[in-house]
Amino acid sequence: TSVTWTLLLFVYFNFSEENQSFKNVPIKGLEPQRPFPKKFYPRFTRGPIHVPELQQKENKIGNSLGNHIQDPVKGETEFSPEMGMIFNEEDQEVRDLGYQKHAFNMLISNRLGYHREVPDTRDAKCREKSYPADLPSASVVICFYNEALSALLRTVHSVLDRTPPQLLHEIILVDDNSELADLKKDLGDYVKTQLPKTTKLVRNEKREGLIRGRMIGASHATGKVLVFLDSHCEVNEMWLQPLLTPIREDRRTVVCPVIDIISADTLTYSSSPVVRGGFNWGLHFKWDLVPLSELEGPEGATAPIKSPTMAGGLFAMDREYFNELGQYDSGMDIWGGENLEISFRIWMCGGRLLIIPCSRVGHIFRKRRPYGSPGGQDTMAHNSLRLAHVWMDEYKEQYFALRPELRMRNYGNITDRVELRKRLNCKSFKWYLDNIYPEMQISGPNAKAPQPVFINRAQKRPKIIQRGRLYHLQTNKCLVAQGHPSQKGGLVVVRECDYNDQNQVWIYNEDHELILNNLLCLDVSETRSSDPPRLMKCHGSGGSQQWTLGKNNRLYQVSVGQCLKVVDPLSHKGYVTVAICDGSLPQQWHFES
Ligand code: UD2
Ligand code: MN
Repeated sequence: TSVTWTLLLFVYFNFSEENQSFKNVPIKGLEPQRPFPKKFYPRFTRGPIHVPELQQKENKIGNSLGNHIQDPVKGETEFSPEMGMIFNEEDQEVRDLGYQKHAFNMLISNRLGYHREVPDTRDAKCREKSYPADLPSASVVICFYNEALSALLRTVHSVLDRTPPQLLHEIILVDDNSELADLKKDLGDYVKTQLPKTTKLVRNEKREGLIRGRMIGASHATGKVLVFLDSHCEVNEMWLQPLLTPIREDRRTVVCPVIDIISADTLTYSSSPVVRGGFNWGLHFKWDLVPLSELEGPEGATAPIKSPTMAGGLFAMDREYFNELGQYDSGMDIWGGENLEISFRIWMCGGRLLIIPCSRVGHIFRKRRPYGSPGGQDTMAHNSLRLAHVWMDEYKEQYFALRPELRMRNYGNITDRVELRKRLNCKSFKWYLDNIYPEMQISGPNAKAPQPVFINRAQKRPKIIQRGRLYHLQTNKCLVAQGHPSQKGGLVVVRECDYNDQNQVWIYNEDHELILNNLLCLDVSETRSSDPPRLMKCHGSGGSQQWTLGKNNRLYQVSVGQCLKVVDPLSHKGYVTVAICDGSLPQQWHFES
């Protein structure tokens, strides 16, 4: 009966320019240059998040992108909003290229370097836990395609820096035939000269996709346990021991850490509430709140939680069990679906899948996937079809009801996988639904998938900090819409101030958004930082709509790292744009309440 809510990614920031300090362990070689005074680097305050409290908070809702979660806890991390400040054309190129190729802020990623501290987001009680001394050792497998070198190496170093050496058997990097030449060369050199011998680099001769890529990585592994990570993660304190412990107790247990959020726009690391994996009949993964019954018990918020599915990227599993259970479906291509396939298989064939609240790993959640498949196919549909035909019995009709066009689509040969299911003596999909995911709504064949509910602005309502006019000091004019303020995509210009005109009134809120006439947000282009800002629907996820009022009266745009300025103060056209912050008059603004 209860609707399962999916949750909306929304990162709250806490700005502070003072007292920034940053611990960095410099290493020789390819450490990125940092043209920056130390104070621009983030400092994290440590503070536990209280899980039961979070669970009871008003449900926050899902978005299209992996339905990741919102952390409603403020003050977890502090960072400098000006971390992504652009000083010259080169910075601008790095930033724009980063967004194009990786869909995150590579300028900030490079400036962070390969080592950084992250906030300890575990529940305080996790710190009191102790783990057996004789844990099995792990092979960490990281498969990547065209990853930003700094993000990949930060992933690797976070593992090296925060894993006890005796538990880290090796790290296996699988280059899925990346096309970025500098990545290939620099990474090869770096692995050879800067990393321990136990870090190995395997290169695929052709693009295989992450599914076969991980299988290749696993085939090179010799540790007792396999740990898979995406190539843009940062592991947290004591991340591995809590994952290995349940596997040591029962080798048919597969475990996932809680996936913390690293913002794609600011690289800020913040805590995720403990949620578990579900899915909808469109075969999209989603997050569900954990039923309170699962959270009760002597261990409370630190106890492992049964999860019907996994997100896919981050999990640990006994290596021999991975092989016994059929690895992955090698007929699946590039991206998508493998996470539900392995989840169903684990549960239906005698294993179990747990989320471990005391293990935390951050992951950069991006707004879009920056790569396609080589032939441009929709691999998610292909992969989902395969898993539906192998694992879902009569319930595949639920999927076809939503995707009738796929009913006749060719999905290749699945004989091996059907045989695997027989050989492993796996239970029915009905058993899975009844016992593992009873919350799933089963309705007539024509039923619609439970739609993710979007929080709209009226529901969310970030607190207003200021309301008034944006006054340009040099021209004595005010920032207004060039056309009508309700027109999406419209430009802004400076015009004569009219203090009776609602269309000149801006709201500045705690999310650092600038909203004109309570309608649209001032927004900048993600991939072209030289484009003028426009009025867009408020998306509530910071980045391109995040502005700060800083020193020298500047109006700073957090994701493009530049300041708002009037292009030609003498022209009556009043055009504005963003440009390198230089403190000059055309860049000076007053927010007048
Ligand atoms: C999520 C998972 C991801 C995977 C995917 C479904 C998390 C945090 N992430 O999407 O691991 O399960 O859902 O398939 O749970 N890659 C390759 N070759 C390719 C494409 C990707 O090696 O052809 C690598 C890529 O560099 C990355 C990993 O595979 O390291 C996952 O790809 P992603 O980050 O684009 O997927 P994500 O996080 O959107
Ligand atoms: Mn990823």
